[in-house]
Amino acid sequence: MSIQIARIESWLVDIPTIRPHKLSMATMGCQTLTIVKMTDSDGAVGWGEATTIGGLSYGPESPEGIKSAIDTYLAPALCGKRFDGPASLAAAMNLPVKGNSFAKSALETALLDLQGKRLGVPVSTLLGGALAPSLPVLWTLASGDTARDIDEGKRLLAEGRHQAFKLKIGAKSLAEDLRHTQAIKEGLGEGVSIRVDVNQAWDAVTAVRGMAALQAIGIDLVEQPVALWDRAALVSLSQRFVLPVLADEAVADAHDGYALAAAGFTGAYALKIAKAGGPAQALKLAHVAQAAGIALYGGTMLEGTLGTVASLHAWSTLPLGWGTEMFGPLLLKDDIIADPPRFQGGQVTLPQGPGLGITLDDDKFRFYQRK
Ligand code: MUC
Ligand code: MG
Repeated sequence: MSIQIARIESWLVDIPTIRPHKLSMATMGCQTLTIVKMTDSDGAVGWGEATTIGGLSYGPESPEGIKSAIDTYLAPALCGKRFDGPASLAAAMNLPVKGNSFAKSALETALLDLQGKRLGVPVSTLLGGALAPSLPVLWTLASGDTARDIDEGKRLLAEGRHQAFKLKIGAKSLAEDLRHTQAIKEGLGEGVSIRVDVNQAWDAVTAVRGMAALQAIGIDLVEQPVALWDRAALVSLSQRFVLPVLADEAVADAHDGYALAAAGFTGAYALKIAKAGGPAQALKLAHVAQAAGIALYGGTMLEGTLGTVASLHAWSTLPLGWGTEMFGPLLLKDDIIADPPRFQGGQVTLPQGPGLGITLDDDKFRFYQRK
């Protein structure tokens, strides 16, 4: 269905986290959502969202930069033009604006929401159709304190909300990280899947030592152990150990996915709508991975409910060997969405309504907007 974009508006929304969230390169106490509203020439509206992690510490786009790229360059390139879907939208964005995939992801999401609402179908239908009504979702234990992480994990297991956990390591020495990981693995017990994310913190030698020790402890998956640029080390680790490697920062889009697979990588790719430039673009990476026999994982940039649901619509169309980590909304103290999806039994439910299938809470949206 052809949509003529009339107006694009954006806001920064700051929501505190429920506890400090510690990664190897930043500690988060607040998440900033860049929210986009796209209005078409008939007055219909679609919403999109972009987030990053820890200002400029995760990647080259900051929340303020994302808003500026949208307002200054992308919105003028799109307003007044007609689009039949993500393909023509991407072409119109990629000619005048290089990179800036986080900003583009928010806009692609808004177009999909708008188009889905106008056609009366969920975004998952526009993207190929959902395989299941809910998706597996893990939780990240990253308070920075081992005992607190164990308590948190035990509580979530008892509540039945999650059955798998990811730990954030890499900020401390290898010996300290291994003690922390082993204590949590033993504390949560047999049958609970524990994975770790190093967020690029190790050099190649530390990674070999770390992988060997983590394999002995019984960890299930090691995410991005080495620097984004060190493709050779990532490939060699994936071939050397039985413990699988999950590539995150090293694979943003389909081109990265192809290059890493062609270099001999075995393991899994973390898909993120922000890295690829939107839900439809992330699916291109997924399809390259599938063609290369690489497993899939639904990744998060710690999005709020809008970005999380946009991702879920895309991930729902895929067989996900490693499930998802789409828990972002649960890390935030509050929500600007009135009807967020349910998290229960280690699963999150995919909204069924037209478009993204969620509704903004106008009061909360106004309350958390950066003035
Ligand atoms: C990342 O690098 O995977 C995902 C979960 C989480 O806690 O942080 C993110 C970022
Ligand atoms: Mg990661």
